[in-house]
Amino acid sequence: MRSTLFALSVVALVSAFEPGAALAQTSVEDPWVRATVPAQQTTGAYMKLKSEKGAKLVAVKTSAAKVAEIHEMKMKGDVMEMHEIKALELPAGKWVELAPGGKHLMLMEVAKPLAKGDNVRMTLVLEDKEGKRSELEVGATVRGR
Ligand SMILES: [Cu+2]
Repeated sequence: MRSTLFALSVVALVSAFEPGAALAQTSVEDPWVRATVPAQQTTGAYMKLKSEKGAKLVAVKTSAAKVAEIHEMKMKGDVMEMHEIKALELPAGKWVELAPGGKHLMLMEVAKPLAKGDNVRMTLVLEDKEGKRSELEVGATVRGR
């Protein structure tokens, strides 16, 4: 059994599980994607995540972009740079925020322009402490710049 739920802009409590796997209960709040202009190839996706038992976000998939990565921002001298990270830690019971200027999901090679009000489906791949993976479907709303 796999239970999925599309989180719009409301708080959603989602259980993503597989038979025999420890329940990895993860909540998603306020998922959104920044709108793009024509010819713009990249954009960011943002949300708040909370895992009840602790987990890692290890991958993101979406049909809206060819490549989706987990990024963090770091200062290099006076310049803010972003880098891909292998996993985003979700400590048990704590909200982790993906937000502009901080950690974010990077969508690259965007298939078509994303307009305000569009819905972008994303699959978050979560890994629990035992290394079991589960997938969480998220529907993110596209917002203006
Ligand atoms: Cu980025």
